[in-house]
Amino acid sequence: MAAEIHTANTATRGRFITFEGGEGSGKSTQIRLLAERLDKEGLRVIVTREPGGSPGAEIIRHVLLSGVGKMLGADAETLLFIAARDDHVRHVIEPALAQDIWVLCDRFADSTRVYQGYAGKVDPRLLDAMERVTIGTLKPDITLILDVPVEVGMQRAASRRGTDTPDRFEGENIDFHRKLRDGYLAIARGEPERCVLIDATETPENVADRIWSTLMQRRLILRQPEAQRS
Ligand code: Z5A
Repeated sequence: MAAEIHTANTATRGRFITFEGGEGSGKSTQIRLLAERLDKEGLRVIVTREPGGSPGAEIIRHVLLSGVGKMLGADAETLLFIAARDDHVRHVIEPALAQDIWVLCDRFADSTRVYQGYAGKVDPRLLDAMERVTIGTLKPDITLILDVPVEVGMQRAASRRGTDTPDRFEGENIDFHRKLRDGYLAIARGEPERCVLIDATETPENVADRIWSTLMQRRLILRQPEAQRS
């Protein structure tokens, strides 16, 4: 998926919003709903994702999700995620923010912390060093961590997948997915100024409303979505 650009005139500063959460937590659904709402407000928005989001990073995504990265070992697999992020940040995220475009990103550095760190046991010092190299001082304005019980997320993902083969991470066992959830909860507790935990068990529309309210509380947006204004 190449980054998708919605355009409209605005003088508002671009914001960097990352969506995180375990499998099937509804990130892609919520990014789409938020992009639609921001678009209606006349804001310029890019929807992008990791791994991927730039042509080079999409090639690396294919390698990672096929499971080839896993065969190289945990540290080397992590380096592939970092290489993809480096390309994505330099070619998509930073140029968009420099043009005051809002960037909505499906997964970012917290995914590496959680999947490769908490659940995958890569040394946190190595993750710190890699983060410094790739993202430097770039920090999301807000990170929305969508939280659902592991069983709910896995069930949603399985229904969507149908008879397709699970990818590299979908194929991990339930203990791995529980560690992911614990990892996200720990990040949310540790960085409350950046991260907001969103209960994502309700309907997509209710979760979208909750996200909009959160952005209003954090003063990232200033009014109700167009659909709710009379
Ligand atoms: N990874 C990593 O290890 N390290 C890293 O640094 C990075 C990533 C950046 C990318 O997978 C994998 O890479 C990911 C982590 C790893 N592994 N996994 N698993 P991906 O991009 O292919 O997939 P994903 O990011 O995990 O997302 P997802 O599982 O595809 O789900 P989602 O985007 O969170 O959910 P969704 O597609 O919006 O919804 C899933 C289904 O649930 C779908 O049928 C929806 O219609 C339904 N849904 C959504 N919301 C609701 C609500 N509210 N109620 C009921 N049903 C809903």
